Amino acid sequence: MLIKIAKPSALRESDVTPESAYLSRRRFMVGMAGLGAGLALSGSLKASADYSDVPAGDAPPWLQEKISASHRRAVVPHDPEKDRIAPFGDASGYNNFYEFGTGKSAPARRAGSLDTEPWSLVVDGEVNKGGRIALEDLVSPSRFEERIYRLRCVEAWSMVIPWLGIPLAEVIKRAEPTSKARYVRFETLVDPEQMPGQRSAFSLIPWPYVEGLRLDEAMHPLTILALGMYGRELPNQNGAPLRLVVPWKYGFKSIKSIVRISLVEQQPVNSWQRIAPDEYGFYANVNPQVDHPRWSQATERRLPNSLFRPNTIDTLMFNGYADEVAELYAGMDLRKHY
Ligand SMILES: Nc1nc2c(c(=O)[nH]1)N[C@H]1C(S)=C(S)[C@@H](COP(=O)(O)O)O[C@H]1N2
Ligand SMILES: [Mo]
Repeated sequence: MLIKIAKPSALRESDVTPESAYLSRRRFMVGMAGLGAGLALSGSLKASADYSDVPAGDAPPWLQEKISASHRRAVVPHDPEKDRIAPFGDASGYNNFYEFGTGKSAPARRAGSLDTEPWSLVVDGEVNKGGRIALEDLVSPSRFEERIYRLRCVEAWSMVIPWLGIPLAEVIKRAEPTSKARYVRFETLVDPEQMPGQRSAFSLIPWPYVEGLRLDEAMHPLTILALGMYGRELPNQNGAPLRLVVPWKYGFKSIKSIVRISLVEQQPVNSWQRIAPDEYGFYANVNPQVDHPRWSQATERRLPNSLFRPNTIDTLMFNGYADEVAELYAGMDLRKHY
């Protein structure tokens, strides 16, 4: 299905592609139902990134097959200089995943042994078709897509990561939400034997880690469930076997290692909101004008960086996805709904 998008975004594929590859390649745009302003979706995984130095994963055959059949298309970040894809080592070595400890390198050191195969989830709440479902069956009707997104942590660092996954909207539609469903609530696995951070007496978080989205945010075409990155399956420290990715919100919304997706009537209380409601809200939209009470959100440290090349860049409203998502919040006071 080749559909021309009405208003091509200012973000061009050539911005992140070596010119030779860009010129020699067939280009195509892919339209998506329900897409308002121009979302630039365009072709070729190969041209946008080279994954030859990424360590091969160990995906089960069904997942390997889905990955190989992925749409080679990407949401192209907009700045040719700054929005370079982070090296795999940074994306898989500098993480937040408190189930494995609070240090940035703890997840990479400790998550390796998490058993993700087989994996199943519960889809429940305000749905006609709920129940426990094997991960393979949850995703099998959907085609995997590559999405290159900025990830902006509330701690003011960021990376550009190429995810592989499926639109969350497709999973929600298949569950047939009832007319009462207004929000989606997500839960991470609780397994203290495998997750040392859940055994810690000093842990801040009441487990499970919980996140939530308004139904229209969950149905937005930019919102995906990721099962892979860099052309392979997710490393455990990045939330294997599946995690949420909501690119216009602070990273803490993108909950990892999901075991439950519930359609609900009431706005869920997410983990960070529960811990520190003055500092973290439900919406958590990236917003350079609304500072964290303890630090500015006007700029961010784009990884990889170093002491000598701090790589500080301006933070963009909605993390640079305003054309796509601003209309979701029309009329809302974003200082109040932080
Ligand atoms: N279950 C769970 N999900 C989580 C977290 C966590 O601690 N536990 N950390 C969040 C935060 S703060 C960020 S910035 C992102 C980091 O994703 P990455 O490690 O893949 O870059 O995961 C989010 N998802
Ligand atoms: Mo974060």
